[in-house]
Amino acid sequence: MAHKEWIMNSVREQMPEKRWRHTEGVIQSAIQLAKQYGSDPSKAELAAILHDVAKYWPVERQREVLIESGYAEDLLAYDKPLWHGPVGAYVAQKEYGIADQDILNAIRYHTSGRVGMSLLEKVICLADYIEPGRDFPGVEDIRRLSASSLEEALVEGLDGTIRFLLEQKQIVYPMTILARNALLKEAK
Ligand code: DGI
Ligand code: FE
Ligand code: FE
Ligand code: FE
Repeated sequence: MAHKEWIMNSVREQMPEKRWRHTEGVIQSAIQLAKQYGSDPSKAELAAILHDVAKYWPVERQREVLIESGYAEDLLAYDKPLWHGPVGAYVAQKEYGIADQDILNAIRYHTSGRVGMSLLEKVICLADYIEPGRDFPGVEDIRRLSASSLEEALVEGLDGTIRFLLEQKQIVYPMTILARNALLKEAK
């Protein structure tokens, strides 16, 4: 699919080595979750490779591309760490020729989540939380839940993110709350 090796090398050049190792972990976890839950492992791999492509771009460039994409201008009013998903999806389409809408959405919504996430979107968002290199309080609970339910594991992950943001007196992007509520309903 679409020059995977070339894309990997190009993405790697745009981030520090540490972030590339995170990306390798997400690739590994995404493929494993895709196989476990019946998503396409090849699509999961491609989405994982590209998910953080724009994470280390200068914030001004991220802002420009976010505006150019027309994807999510509402995000300009929210935390900058939320921008690299939609920016990455736009770049994946424009620069890397990814045409598969499910892959593009998995990149786009990997940080915020959204209501009505596809199987692939859930796989990428969860892989981002549980890849082997991740070490934060509660990660073991998410890993354990990931063995039996994508939705329960994602609720656990998003709850942790929301809790962290609240403790830091940070603004929470409403879509993250809506995503969490929708996944909680799905899990029941
Ligand atoms: O890019 P990664 O570090 O691999 O992970 P990510 O794309 O999930 O980045 C999420 C970061 O964004 C995380 O440190 C929390 C921060 N953030 C800030 N505001 C929000 C937010 N994350 C979510 N989901 N919702 C927010 O409102
Ligand atoms: Fe990310
Ligand atoms: Fe994430
Ligand atoms: Fe990531």
